[in-house]
Amino acid sequence: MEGYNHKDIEKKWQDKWEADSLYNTPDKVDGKENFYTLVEFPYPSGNLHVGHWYAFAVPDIFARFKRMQGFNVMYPIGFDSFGLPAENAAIKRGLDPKEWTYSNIDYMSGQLRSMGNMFDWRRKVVTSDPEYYKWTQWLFIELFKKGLAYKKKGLVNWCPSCQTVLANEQVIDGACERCGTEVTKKDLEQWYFKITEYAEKLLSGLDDLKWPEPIKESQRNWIGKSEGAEFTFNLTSGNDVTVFTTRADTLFGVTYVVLAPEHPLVGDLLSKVENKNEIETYIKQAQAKTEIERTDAKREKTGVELKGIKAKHPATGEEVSVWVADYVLAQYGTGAVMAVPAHDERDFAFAQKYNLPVKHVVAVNYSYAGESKFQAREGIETIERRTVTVALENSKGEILVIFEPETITLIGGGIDGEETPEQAARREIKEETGYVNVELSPVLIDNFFALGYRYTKQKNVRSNDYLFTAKLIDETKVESEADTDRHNIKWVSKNEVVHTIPDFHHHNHIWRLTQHPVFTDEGMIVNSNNFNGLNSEKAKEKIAEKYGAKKTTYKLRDWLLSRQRYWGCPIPVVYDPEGQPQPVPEEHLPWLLPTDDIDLTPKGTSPLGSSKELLERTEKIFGKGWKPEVDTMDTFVDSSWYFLRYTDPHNEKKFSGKDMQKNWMPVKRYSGGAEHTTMHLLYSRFFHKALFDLGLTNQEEPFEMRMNRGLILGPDGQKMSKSKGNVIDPGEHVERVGSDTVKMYLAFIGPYNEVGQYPWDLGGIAGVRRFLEKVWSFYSREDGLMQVSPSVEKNQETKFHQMIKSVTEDIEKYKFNTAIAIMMKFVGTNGLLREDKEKQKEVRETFLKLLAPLAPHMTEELWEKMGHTTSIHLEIWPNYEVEKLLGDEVTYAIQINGKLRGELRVVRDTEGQEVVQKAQSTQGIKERIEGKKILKTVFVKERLVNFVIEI
Ligand code: ANZ
Repeated sequence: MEGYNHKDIEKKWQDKWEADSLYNTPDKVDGKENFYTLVEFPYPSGNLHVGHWYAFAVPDIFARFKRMQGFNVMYPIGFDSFGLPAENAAIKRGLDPKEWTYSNIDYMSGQLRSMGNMFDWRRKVVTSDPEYYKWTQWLFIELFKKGLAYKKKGLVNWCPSCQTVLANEQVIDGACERCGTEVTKKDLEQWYFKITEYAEKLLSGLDDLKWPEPIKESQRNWIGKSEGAEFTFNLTSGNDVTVFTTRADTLFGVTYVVLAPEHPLVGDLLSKVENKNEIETYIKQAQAKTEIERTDAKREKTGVELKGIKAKHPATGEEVSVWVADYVLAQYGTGAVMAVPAHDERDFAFAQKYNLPVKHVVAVNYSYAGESKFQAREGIETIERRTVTVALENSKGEILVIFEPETITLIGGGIDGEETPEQAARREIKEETGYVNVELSPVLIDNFFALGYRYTKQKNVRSNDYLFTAKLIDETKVESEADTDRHNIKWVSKNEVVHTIPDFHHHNHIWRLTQHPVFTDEGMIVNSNNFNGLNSEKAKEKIAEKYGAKKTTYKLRDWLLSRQRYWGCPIPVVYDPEGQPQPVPEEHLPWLLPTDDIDLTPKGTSPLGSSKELLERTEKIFGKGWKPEVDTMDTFVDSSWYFLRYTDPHNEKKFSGKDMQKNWMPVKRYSGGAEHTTMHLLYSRFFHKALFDLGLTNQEEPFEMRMNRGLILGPDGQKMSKSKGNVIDPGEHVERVGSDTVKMYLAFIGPYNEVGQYPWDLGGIAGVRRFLEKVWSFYSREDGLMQVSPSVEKNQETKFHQMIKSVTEDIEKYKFNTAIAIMMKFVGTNGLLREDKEKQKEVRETFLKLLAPLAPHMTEELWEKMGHTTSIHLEIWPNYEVEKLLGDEVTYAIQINGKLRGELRVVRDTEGQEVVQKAQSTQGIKERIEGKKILKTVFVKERLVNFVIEI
């Protein structure tokens, strides 16, 4: 047999498969279950790159495998062909976007065919074809009629370089997803899909999906459900501000209210404040910042007070100040917050900066734990005690700690009788240190509870501590406990305090709180009138009920779909002479994209606005004074339903018949890029659910299983890019080593079921090629093996069945790499030659079938050479025999007095006696037991032999 000539073989089979329509997928086949496996369709950028190979050639393995398992498999392909690159090519190089797109589609189709995938090209969908976008428009109108597509004016993300608006999902770290330019805001009237109406369904639907947890988690985070409450604060100006909070339990801790700079009320209030200019300047500065900058926890908070206006606390009636600050976002909740600096870090940072009051309403609870001997003891009386603790600082910035025989503490003690906490604090300072001239802070926290056992009192004590800091004014001193032996005072630097006071001691925690008196955990409510003593959970409910209302908020925003670009699906809307939007009636669909008289130069307005034809068409159909919508749709609309079109690609009456969908939907496995998790993958779930509610789909969720794939890097481990000169041209490699090798190499590079980054490695590709050559050479030899012993033969058989099992399970899980590794190992150690000719035939045929999804061309050729006249891809996937999985040999552990001393491999079912004898004479055991008395021999079948000997 001649050598492995991939060029001739691959060409030959691609032509033959096509001629035989081998991969045409019927809608139904008698006796076969349908199986829909999908991969995100490509954008026709012009040339296939390695990423395309990784995306399409590797899941083809799975599709072929499922087909051999007896399913009627659909593995379709198409083009997501509207979008910016076509338009940019037109602007830069004067090309026609349509021509550019369609010649790319032609070219890429040819390249895709060279992969030899089992695509059914008859089902191809192209989103820029009028036959396709007619239905995108029709679906838009259905959603419009349902109130799910609507127009509103609002601040939108604007990319100054692409000259178009962007959806929130297309802004990555404050920059345009496509070109990286920093995104600004613009106030525009735009079309939206009401995806927020589906927030809850999109969230709960995730629970039953068999998707990998990280993908579900990022969708959950993106939807960002928050359960909380709204409260309304009346302003002295006569207006109201409603705030959203997740911590209704902290209502009594509110010390000021903040509005986002873009909050609509700010504009109204400008005429009523004393510092209009200051506020206007601030708003301008805030708008220039990105959301990331504004919410960065480390950035210094800024804001301005609305001078002359106060807000009335809904529960206490107390007046608090009102601020505008950019750490509050217009887009979230109500765009306004009630600030609780005692229990929220952002509010605390802001309050520190602008000297605003801090009021604690959630008590801090500290219980001594088991490791310390101070843990509260059961069955002993617990006494309550009011106490003070003071962190005293000297002029060098050091803190005073007290060394007692048992422990090390800050200054502190009980509050006596009628004393106020301040008086108690001053008295304790004096008694314990002798210092009399100190400047005492206000109470920092008035409800720090510590529960522990006190040796001095032989009781459990629950102290309610008041926390202070104090500064030494001078060194004047009176006689004090510090002069006794029991008490030693010492000044330590601030950094040292946490290491000096033992960390189990509650003063260690108090120290940290004095430096940063923010307590963000939930706990027992204090300083809150009737609600004192409730836990946070209960208080949230009661306080919301009494002063506000419960409210659930989502981070998800409505999907902004209009684009001021040309090469997209026209929004099928016209405006009547009153300016009201009206859907284009179905008989005028597709509402064609004008192709002749368009000025594409970016001006920040829609190019369709320059089309005379479009305006004339509108006037002709609807009458004088009617105007066309000139925005086009976000291309994510096109891709939100393409998978439904594949099930019924040529239907001229419907976007996709429900009966046809029934054949295929839901998609059994969907692979795509990880970057689409919160865009395409969420949008298409929304679409599908909305269509379900419109009675247009059969079930709510479109994708039963989703797998995200990773990236192939350049040989230098960097992301491939022209500027780095590390771009791999797959065509070159296909030419050199063949499509089968390239495909198998990509499958071998790492687990496809995990998102990873894999560098392209020439050594790796050579290894795969060598493997295929080796397989080829085995099939060109006829000779049987030398005579082998029955146990070797049995062993080969076991390995063979184990391989079938592993390859089957691994391909099912998208672990193509381990499937390939097992096959390589099998060929390397067991070969494909057998003594018995019949057996050899069986082994060879089965092996070829296992390899067929991975190397479809080569296996087809070898299959033919073995004398078969039908395609190997029509064969049934091999089964393994369970009985044969267990090897003929077993390994015994040999122990002496329970310690592992050796191993023994014997034929399974060897008699116990014989095993023991063999174990005894094994090297390493023999020497150890020679001359010793064996007291007992333990034998556990197929596991171990243990000799108990005298020592
Ligand atoms: C008072 C409060 C007290 C809050 C407290 C927190 C802790 P999540 O969990 O992400 O939903 N917030 C509300 N709207 C905001 C906006 N537009 N911009 C910035 N922050 C906003 O966050 C909800 C919390 O974030 C709300 O609860 C509010 O602060 C703040 F001890 O209200 B909270």
